Amino acid sequence: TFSPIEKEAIIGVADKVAGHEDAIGAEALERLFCCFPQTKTYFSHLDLSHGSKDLKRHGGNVMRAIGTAAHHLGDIDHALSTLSDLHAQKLRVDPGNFKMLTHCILVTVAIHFCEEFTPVAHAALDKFLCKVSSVLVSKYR
Ligand code: ZNH
Repeated sequence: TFSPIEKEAIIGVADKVAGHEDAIGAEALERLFCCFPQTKTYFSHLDLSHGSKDLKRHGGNVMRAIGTAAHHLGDIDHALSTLSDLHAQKLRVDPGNFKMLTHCILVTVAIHFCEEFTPVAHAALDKFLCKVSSVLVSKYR
């Protein structure tokens, strides 16, 4: 569960990202593929070159899903249920990759919204992204 202070920090940053999901998501992915090249293997069917439509589309999808979760903090499991099925049954991404992606999302958000990214917001967002990741891998077996 999230405290009122954590909720405010998470929703505050999500509202900053809103409207810029494609750009923020694409940058997070670019950082992921640059820092952790092995993660590219999941996306061999996409164009991962700088500024590509695929990067913006997939990055936007990821950030919009995170935005949905931010507005359903009391029930993230339910809000991401379909996506959780997809990751467990079809995508089968190694769970270790979630830490790398969420790290890159944190870095990207920190750079773009540095005023909102206080130590308290940092901790709250880290906790929130861990929760999102755990929901997405919760149906693996
Ligand atoms: Zn994921 C997909 C989200 C992580 C890989 N994803 C996806 C989508 C979304 C997401 C929204 C879309 C779906 C549909 O279409 O329906 N993810 C997400 C999130 C997260 C994730 C939120 C965390 C935070 N993923 C992940 C990781 C990986 C992945 C870590 C690896 C590395 N995904 C993926 C893939 C896909 C997806 C491969 C498919 C893509 C295409 O387009 O094809």
